[in-house]
Amino acid sequence: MNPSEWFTEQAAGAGSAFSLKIKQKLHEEQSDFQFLEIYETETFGNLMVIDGCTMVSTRDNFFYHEMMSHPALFTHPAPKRVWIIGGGDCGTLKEVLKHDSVEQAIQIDIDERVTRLAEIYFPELCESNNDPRAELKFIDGIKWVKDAEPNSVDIIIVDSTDPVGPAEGLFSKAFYRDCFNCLSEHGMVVQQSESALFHLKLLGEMRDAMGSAGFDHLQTLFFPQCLYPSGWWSATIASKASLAKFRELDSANKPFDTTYYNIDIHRAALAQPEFFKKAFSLS
Ligand code: AG3
Repeated sequence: MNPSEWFTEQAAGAGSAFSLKIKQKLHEEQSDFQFLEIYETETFGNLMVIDGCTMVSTRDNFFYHEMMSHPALFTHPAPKRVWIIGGGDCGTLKEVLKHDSVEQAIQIDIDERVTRLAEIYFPELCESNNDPRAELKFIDGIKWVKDAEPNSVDIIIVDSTDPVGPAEGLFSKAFYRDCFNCLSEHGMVVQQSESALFHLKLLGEMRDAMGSAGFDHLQTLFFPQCLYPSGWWSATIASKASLAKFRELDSANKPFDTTYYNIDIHRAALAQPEFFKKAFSLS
């Protein structure tokens, strides 16, 4: 096997790696914020890598983008205003805009180059970018949330890279506090929360930070994502209001197509593994 034909991401500390066989490297650049690479793979379509970490592949991004969006949007009673912090590839934005209740979806990614590359190499993720409800901003999401007025948004989705480099501040209590302050009554934050198998400590710190920022209701959802370390990923919702129920009827009758999400997947994603319950004293 010629290693140069493979892209490999090693999971630091986990003694594990994930590789994809590549046909060719399509692009690389150092943006003002991070090192961006695009590969054409043998079997996963195109692959975007940021600072050595896999972000999106054509073939399997639907798991992540659907699970970052639909569970929260079908839990909030009436989500009208949604912000996506990060998410520059526009895949989360596309899923959010599938909801008719959404009147405004603002994507705030610090790095415009991610979106410009997604437009070229992942055009299917960018197909809703011209929706009149969509707005794309290329500024610092941490500052955007800090400066926002109270009651200016219903759901904040944090579609970030790992908590190193530009995304580090997105995992802090100060950031969650700023989110809490600008969210409406039933407001919620949804954040990608890494792998419960590989990054349990980080997940615990994140949940603690969310709780101490004022969010009384937390829910971690689990889903497969073979591109990311361990192949088993999570998103965590921190909410002002109870998360005990979601809008099951609306989920069951969703008027749009999805590839992974449906009402049964939603229910299943809420199930908490034994080790997870023990780690965080959940009932
Ligand atoms: N967000 C990145 C998830 C973290 C992946 N981590 C890793 N490969 N080590 C993905 C952006 C998709 N919109």
